[in-house]
Amino acid sequence: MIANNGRLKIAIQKSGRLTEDSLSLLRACGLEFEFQKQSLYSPCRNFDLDVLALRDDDIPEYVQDAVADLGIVGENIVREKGARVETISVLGFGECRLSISVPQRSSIRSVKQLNRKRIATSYPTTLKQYLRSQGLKAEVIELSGAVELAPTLDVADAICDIVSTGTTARVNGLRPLTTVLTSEAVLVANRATLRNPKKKQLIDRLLIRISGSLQAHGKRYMMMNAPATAVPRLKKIIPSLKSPTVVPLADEGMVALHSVIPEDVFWDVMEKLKKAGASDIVVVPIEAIIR
Ligand code: PRT
Ligand code: ZN
Repeated sequence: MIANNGRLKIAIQKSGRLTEDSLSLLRACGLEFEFQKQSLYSPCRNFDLDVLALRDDDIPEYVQDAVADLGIVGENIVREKGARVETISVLGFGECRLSISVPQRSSIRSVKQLNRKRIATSYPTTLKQYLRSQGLKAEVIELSGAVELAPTLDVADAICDIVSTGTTARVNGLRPLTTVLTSEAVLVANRATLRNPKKKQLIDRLLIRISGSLQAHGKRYMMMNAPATAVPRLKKIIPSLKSPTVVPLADEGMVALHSVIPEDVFWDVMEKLKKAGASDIVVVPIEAIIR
């Protein structure tokens, strides 16, 4: 039993696809803790928070039942478990979709043709909801793993499974038919915790840090020197979020320009800036952007 000591408890996936990104996010928020897969529980040294390592499937229910106050988990799992929790942030990683696929040679070409067919899945609840919404009756065959093999084994006519790159489906000779759900990792909270003033205050502090770190994601800070006369030209090149900061330098007629830029356009932009008169261009990573 974990003591209810007023500290926040956040559940993350113990070992799997969301683990690394969940840890990176918490560390980007400045939280210091040792994370060991073997131990259920890692106390944070510099924030009133403890990190719990759990199976992803257990996280929604544990948050609902206040075993943890917060959880980082895929929307697909929250939805499947029907957990009564509050989603307080989407986190921009763990993107995937729950899709129905059929064998390449299948005569099934449309969703309507799934009527009276057998569909294998580890997401029976979500699939049944989808079928109902489409007015379809199909036999849902629940499997806990290796769902993609079901048509080959003639256990099912179609499958409903998580897809991200599509490689697994292709390798298994499957063709996508339709998407049931798109998903990414989310931060969920226990509803009673959100009404607890002390814990809510901690959550709000954490949310500011999370949003600051998400805002900084994929962005760089760029500084350069240029003749003041070049500024109008340079401004046109920089796809900055706001107008760049322009600071006069000791050298008469020279200025420093600072701006945030998306990292994927950096090399392109840098070449253009140089041609337009910029020099001493420095690009640095951004830890967080707090608005
Ligand atoms: O042990 P535990 O129960 O905690 O982990 P798990 O094995 O159940 O989950 P895990 O680590 O595989 O996935 C955790 C979460 O990551 C999922 O709930 C999704 O929210 C998200 N996610 C993102 C994915 C994928 N991408 C993904 N590609 N989850 C699973 N897959 C599997 C999919 O089931 C299929 O077998 O990867 C295969 C397809 O991948 P592609 O790239 O070939 O299409
Ligand atoms: Zn799981």
